[in-house]
Amino acid sequence: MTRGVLIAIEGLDRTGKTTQTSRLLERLDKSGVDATLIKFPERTTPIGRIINTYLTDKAFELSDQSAHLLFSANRWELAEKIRNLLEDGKTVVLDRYVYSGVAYSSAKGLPFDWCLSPDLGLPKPDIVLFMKFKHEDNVTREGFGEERYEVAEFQQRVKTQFEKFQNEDNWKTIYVDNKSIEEVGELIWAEYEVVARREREALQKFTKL
Ligand code: NYM
Repeated sequence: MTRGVLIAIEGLDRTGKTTQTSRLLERLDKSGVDATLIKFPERTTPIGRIINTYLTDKAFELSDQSAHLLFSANRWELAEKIRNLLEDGKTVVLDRYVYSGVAYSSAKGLPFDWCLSPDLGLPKPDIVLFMKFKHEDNVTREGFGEERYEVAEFQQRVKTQFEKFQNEDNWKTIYVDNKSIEEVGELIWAEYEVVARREREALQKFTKL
C-alpha cells in the first residue's frame, strides 16, 4: 500500500485557504482518494480551546513565547493521528501547519530558529502550497480584522517570514491574484497530482526489487 500524501496549504489570513482546502477534499473524495482535512489551530482540543480564546479575545493576554508554544503543542496533539492516517494510506490535507507557526511568531520578533525548534519531529509535508497575493488583497477581504493578527502592517511582516521557506524542497508558491476560485483549485490539483504520482512510482520501484 502507498503511504498517503501529506499536503499543507499555507498563506496569510483571508487568502482563500479554507475554501481551497475544502474544495480539494471534495475533489479527492470524488476521485476515490481517502482523505482527511485537519485545520490548525485545531480549536476543539484542550490546547486548541485556549488558543481560540487567545485569538478571539483581545483582552486575554499571553506572552509571545507562551502563545507560540501552545500553537506548536496543538500540532503535537494531532501528530500521532496524522502519522497513523498516512501509514494507513490516507491522504491528509492540512489547512496551516508549522510554517504559519514560525511565520506569525517570528513576525512578532521571536528568533526564527527558536520558533522552528518545538516543531522539529512533526510529520513533514510532501508539499506545501503557499497561497500568495503579490499585492495585499487579503486585507480588503470580508471578515479581515476580526481576529488578533489581522492588521495590514503585521501581515506584511508575516509574509516576509513565510518567504524564508521558499527555497525548501517541498515549497510551491501559488499566485492567487486575479484568479478565480476554480483556477486556483486547478493549480492546487495539478500540484497534488505530481506528488501523488511520485509516491506511486516510488512504491512501484520498491515492489520490483
Ligand atoms: N496562527 C496559526 C499562528 O499564529 N500560529 C500557528 O501556529 C497557527 C497554526 O492563527 N491569524 C494564527 C494565524 C491566524 C490565526 O488561523 C487563526 P485561521 O486559519 O484564521 O483559523
